[in-house]
Amino acid sequence: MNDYIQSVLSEVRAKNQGESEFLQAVHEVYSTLGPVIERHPEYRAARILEQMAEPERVVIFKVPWVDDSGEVRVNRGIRVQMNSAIGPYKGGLRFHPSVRLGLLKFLAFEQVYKNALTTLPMGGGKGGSDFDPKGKSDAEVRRFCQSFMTELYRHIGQFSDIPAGDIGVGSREIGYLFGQYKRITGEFAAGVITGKGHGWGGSQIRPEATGYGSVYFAQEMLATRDDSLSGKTCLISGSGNVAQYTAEALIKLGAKPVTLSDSSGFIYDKDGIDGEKLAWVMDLKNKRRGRIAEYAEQFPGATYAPSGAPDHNPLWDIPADCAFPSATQNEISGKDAANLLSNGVIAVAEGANMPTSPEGVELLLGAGVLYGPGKAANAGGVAVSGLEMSQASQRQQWSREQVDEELRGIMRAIHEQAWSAAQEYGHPGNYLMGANIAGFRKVADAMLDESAV
Ligand code: NDP
Ligand code: 2IT
Repeated sequence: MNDYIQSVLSEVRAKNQGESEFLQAVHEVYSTLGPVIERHPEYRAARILEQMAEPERVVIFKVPWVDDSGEVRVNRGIRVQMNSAIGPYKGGLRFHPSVRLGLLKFLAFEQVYKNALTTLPMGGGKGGSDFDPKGKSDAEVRRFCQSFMTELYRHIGQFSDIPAGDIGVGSREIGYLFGQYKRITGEFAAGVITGKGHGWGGSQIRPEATGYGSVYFAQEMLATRDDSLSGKTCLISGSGNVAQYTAEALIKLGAKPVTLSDSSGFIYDKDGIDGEKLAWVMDLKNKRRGRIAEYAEQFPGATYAPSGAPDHNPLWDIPADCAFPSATQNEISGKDAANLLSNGVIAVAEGANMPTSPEGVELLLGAGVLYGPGKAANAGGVAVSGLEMSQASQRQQWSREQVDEELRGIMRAIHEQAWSAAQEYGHPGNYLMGANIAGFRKVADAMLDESAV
């Protein structure tokens, strides 16, 4: 690696000690930028790498709320406003007990490059709370969301920062958050938050967009090898928003998804998860809020197993052609990647953010399989969020077909940018390098144009 990049990385390490996911994300991007920095000394002169590793602003606030037994609870709320060079901050909110500043900085950092790749004018941000919606009543979730927005509202806006969902924040939470924003401001600002319901300013296809998008990205990658998803056996992790619509898109294209998981374990259905079984899963997860283990009781052909050790998830041992990690960060260890490869996997499309550990990424790239990194493969969600913002500005709603067609076009464009940048900078077929370089150059050039100092 280039000396300058090494020195930036050691400075970033020293300044952000203990923020392991953030350091991992910065290392992953910056270690691929050597050829760009050599060709463009202007980025180094303006200290673009140093600037991009520093959030423009972080807001941290308390979120007090009252549980059903009348006890006062206090959580922490955070919004990381990472980079606004090409547009207002845009990115989701995560509600999960593991949420810390460093975790959100990693997600906000990834979001900057991802949003640049979508072709739409969106900067990067991310936020959330260590609140755990699991096991909470609807009323508790509502009171928490209202308290969270009571502080957040003053830091967001359709021209400044536009939140959306992520882990633990789905249509229910977006509804409560938007309702509170409206109550406080007295404005129906449809452009201030995305992922809203169709009946109240949301976009068609937004719930589907991340999962569909990662499948469309996999199609694009396979097409470069004259292959397709038809008939392919596919592993999916997670059983939330991204996993559900990944399964739906795969089924439509004639592929055979055989696994789903949650944080307790995974199910393997060797006969394939079909439309009917998926509808049952959607009801289980989105309405009854149950555990994926119940699938194996409902469909006797399927088996359930608890998740393995932290460095080994047996889900990735199941023989398959393609893998769609769609749960969380670092869910594919080096060992898991080795298992995928020894079972002959040919494509991995990351629905989750940074689901593959650095050791895993190295193995996948080394083996020459089609590896679609999250910032490219899962960009469909934020892309349709961008289209929701366009519709809000126009005060119009586009049809399902129109949004789906736009989404396909955007995923093609992301693939094309990653493919071309990898080629241009001497690493053909390496989508990780291509996506990092294409995203970086767009943001870095805007920073220079706007005068980065
Ligand atoms: P959901 O909350 O809808 O679902 C998350 C799923 O992942 C659940 O099945 C959950 O299981 C599982 N999961 C969460 N944390 C862990 C963990 N630590 N270990 C094992 N399993 C876990 O979230 P989404 O589907 O929206 O998000 C999934 C991934 O996709 C995340 O990485 C997110 O950042 C990324 N993403 C989401 C986008 C979106 O539009 N929603 C857009 C782009 C990326 P359990 O219920 O047991 O916690
Ligand atoms: O990680 C992501 O891209 C998201 N959670 C979606 C963000 C958004 O603003 O739609």
